[in-house]
Amino acid sequence: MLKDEVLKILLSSGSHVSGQDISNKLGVSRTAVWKAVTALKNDGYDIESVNNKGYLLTKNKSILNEAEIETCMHLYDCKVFPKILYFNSIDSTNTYAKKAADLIPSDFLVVADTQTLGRGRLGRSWSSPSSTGIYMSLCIRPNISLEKASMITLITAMAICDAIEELYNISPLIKWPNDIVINSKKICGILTEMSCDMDGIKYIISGVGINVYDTEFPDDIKDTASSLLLETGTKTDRAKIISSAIYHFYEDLDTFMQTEDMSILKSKYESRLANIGREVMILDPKGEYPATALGIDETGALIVNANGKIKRIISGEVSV
Ligand code: BT5
Repeated sequence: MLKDEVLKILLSSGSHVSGQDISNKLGVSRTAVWKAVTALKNDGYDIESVNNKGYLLTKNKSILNEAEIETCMHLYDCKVFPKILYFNSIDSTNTYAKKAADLIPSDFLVVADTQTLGRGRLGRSWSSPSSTGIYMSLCIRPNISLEKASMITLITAMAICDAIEELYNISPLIKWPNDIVINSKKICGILTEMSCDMDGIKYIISGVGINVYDTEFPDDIKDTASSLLLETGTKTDRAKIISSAIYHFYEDLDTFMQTEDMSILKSKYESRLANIGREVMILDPKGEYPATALGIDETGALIVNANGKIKRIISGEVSV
């Protein structure tokens, strides 16, 4: 759409851009540029027009769309540039990504401003109000065996922490395996799903929900959830957080692929692990028992000390 192309030019320029420059660049008339600018203003963008200088866009932090994400992604030297599929509203970005994975052969990223049926693990739901959060699902196709897929959750968690640290100057922690917390409050959850056939993994979908600008939460989570805005007092572009997270994800995925396990990333992961040295509850079918988390091993399993016995815990067997 012409509107998106004009937006990309305005977003990537820090100063005024003349209507003539835009029309030359895009090979369209100045009237068409003017119409696109008017449409962007109607979308909520603040665009100043100055005679002899041109258009200047004042960044509106609350707007998220494909052009915003793509422009921001170009600022990062990403190893892989996934195709972006943006929706104002969707049932669940993970559900959509699963359907799209059979049609799109490359990596892709589904992003939505709101989800009507946001999903957590084990049939739980993910609160996904509009204009306040990031709801995204990255579809990748790494050539790894089935049992290694769960490590993608750990890599995703590290990438989200890296992005938050880079943009907010605060160090979030990971509650193994899939929660990210700041001041013990959950600000992000990860839902990793995959599909495989006789030849191995067809694709892995890493779904991420981040509370960015939320100032209130539904009753059932108001004591446990928080947002980046509430914890830091800072409002950062969602497109920037998304782009930074994708950049860091592919950096760490590259490292992971060297050994196809967590051996190189183990110490980095453990430096972000909230559970380390703390008590976790092991959900053994024969009966729950407490243990102290010691760290992870190269497979990404949580290593715990349960009454003097060292045990390996795999995902789904622990409550923290
Ligand atoms: C998760 O599950 O934490 C994974 C959440 C993944 C959400 C993303 S959004 C994009 C993509 N598309 C989807 O449909 N899903 C993914 P789990 O560990 O099961 O935690 C779920 C629990 O977290 C709920 O039962 C609530 O207690 C709590 N919760 C729900 N919404 C929350 C929110 N926005 N912030 C903090 N906690 C929340």
